[in-house]
Amino acid sequence: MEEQNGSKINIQWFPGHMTKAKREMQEKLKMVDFVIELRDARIPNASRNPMLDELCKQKPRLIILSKRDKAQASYTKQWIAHLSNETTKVLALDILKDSVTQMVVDASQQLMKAKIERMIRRGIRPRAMRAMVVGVPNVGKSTFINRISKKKIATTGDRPGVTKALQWSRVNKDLELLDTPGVLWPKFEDEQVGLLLAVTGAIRDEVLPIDEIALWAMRWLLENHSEALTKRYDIPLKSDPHAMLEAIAWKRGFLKNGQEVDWKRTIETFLREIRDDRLGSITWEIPDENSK
Ligand SMILES: Nc1nc2c(ncn2[C@@H]2O[C@H](COP(=O)(O)OP(=O)(O)OP(=O)(O)O)[C@@H](O)[C@H]2O)c(=O)[nH]1
Ligand SMILES: [Mg+2]
Repeated sequence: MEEQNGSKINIQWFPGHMTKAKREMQEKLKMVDFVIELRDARIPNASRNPMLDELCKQKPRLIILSKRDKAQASYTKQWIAHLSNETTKVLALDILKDSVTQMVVDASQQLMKAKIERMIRRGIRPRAMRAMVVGVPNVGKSTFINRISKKKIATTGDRPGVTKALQWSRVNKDLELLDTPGVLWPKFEDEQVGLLLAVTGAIRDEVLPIDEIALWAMRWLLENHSEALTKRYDIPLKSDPHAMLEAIAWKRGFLKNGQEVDWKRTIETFLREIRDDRLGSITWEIPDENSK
């Protein structure tokens, strides 16, 4: 395995279906009252899409920090306080287990309270609220829509790029949601944003330099969560990330001909275990003033 010292890791993924999705989202935006933006609770800053921010900036927003079960609760709490304001409400959810419908219908009603009251004052019978569900690939948009609608309308899968077209679904008489394909943006200004999206599974491995991603992730874990590495892999810690991956390969027997490290298998397994939180719940970003 080649190690690239200090050079930039080049990550970019903006396929044609995302360009098309962006255009369609722009068209549909005038039909919706607010936007539900899903961000990954492990990376609430890196999973914020600046292109969608720009597109949706006129609309009230409900931010859902998804996969809260994979993040550290104390940091999630800090993120909720950090991101909330008058026009933005924030909820953290384990979409697979929490009472999603109740929590989201309540939050949506609070967010739309003034508008609903205005309609009632003018004698207009309030119609169902409509929201567009947006977010980076694999963050849980379709799973969220299925859970909240209590129907399996949208196709889901643990890989980025599952949803390819926009689709409406009705939650109840008060709420209708529009599922959208996960979109990224044409250029990551900050290298770390691309790396974090890659580590957590928002970018297809086929377009990634996965050995560099794995080395970067190992280096970060050595600095920030060495206890999780010891616990999971039961090997002596080494400061060199390459040597750590090698030690894991020997420990697990990921070898070719019994004597040479099988790098592909080692790296794929390591990344899969991070994504499946086999090293425990880990938040990869903490809030600061640059991350709104
Ligand atoms: N642990 C955990 N897994 C979740 C949560 N929400 C979604 N998932 C999983 O995340 C994976 C991706 O879910 P999808 O709903 O297909 O994601 P998406 O945002 O629609 O993805 P694209 O359509 O590719 O943009 C699935 O394997 C879900 O089961 C959550 O809160 N916790
Ligand atoms: Mg989807």
